[in-house]
Amino acid sequence: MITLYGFGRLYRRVIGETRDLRAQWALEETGLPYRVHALDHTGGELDGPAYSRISCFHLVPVIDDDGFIIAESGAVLLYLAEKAGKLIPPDFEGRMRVVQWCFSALTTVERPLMEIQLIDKFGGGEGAENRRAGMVKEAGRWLDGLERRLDDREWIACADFTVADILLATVLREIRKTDLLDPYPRLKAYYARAVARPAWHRTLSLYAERLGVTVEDIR
Ligand SMILES: N[C@@H](CCC(=O)N[C@@H](CS)C(=O)NCC(=O)O)C(=O)O
Repeated sequence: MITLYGFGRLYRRVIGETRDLRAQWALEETGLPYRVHALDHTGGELDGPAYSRISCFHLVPVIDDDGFIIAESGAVLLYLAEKAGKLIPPDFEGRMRVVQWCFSALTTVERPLMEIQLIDKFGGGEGAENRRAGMVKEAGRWLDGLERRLDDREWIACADFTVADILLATVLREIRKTDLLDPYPRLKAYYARAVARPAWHRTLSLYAERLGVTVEDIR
């Protein structure tokens, strides 16, 4: 049985923004049986000795599959896809295409989007306005590229929905409260398609229940 280490108690302002969402979304999509170990972040559980043995960076998400432990959301999703034989194609080239787009989401697209989200949420201190403008400019390069990629396709890596779409959609979600997707109709439609999936709705409900908020609070 898989155990997902996710948040159980968390500082209010980051509820709804954490990466255990993407891991749970993949679990819900694959149908693999799992349980959630809900960590108390506010009580320091991530820094305690027990969790230290599971996550060397003291971060969430991590999964433990009967003793085999995997950290890093991208690796967690690829593991789940490989294990389930779902959300990734069976052929080598198709799988590498998914890996490519997982890296794109996490190492290229997420950086400026996450920075914009952090500035919008927490202010960002001195120089934040200039930094945000720079990040918006950089984000525009990656969003332009995604819009082109989606010219004639429904999903980012392959014909079918894959874990790369879970990563990219959760990354795009970081700017859902801005108008930065407005110039990109195909990307907007792609995001809407991804978050319309029943497994995402189940994930949001389960997460909201776990954190003691409503789905509306975190949508
Ligand atoms: N690169 C890691 C980042 C994980 C990460 O930053 N997790 C945050 C929640 S989204 C966390 O556990 N923060 C707790 C802390 O910093 O104390 C991944 O993709 O899994």
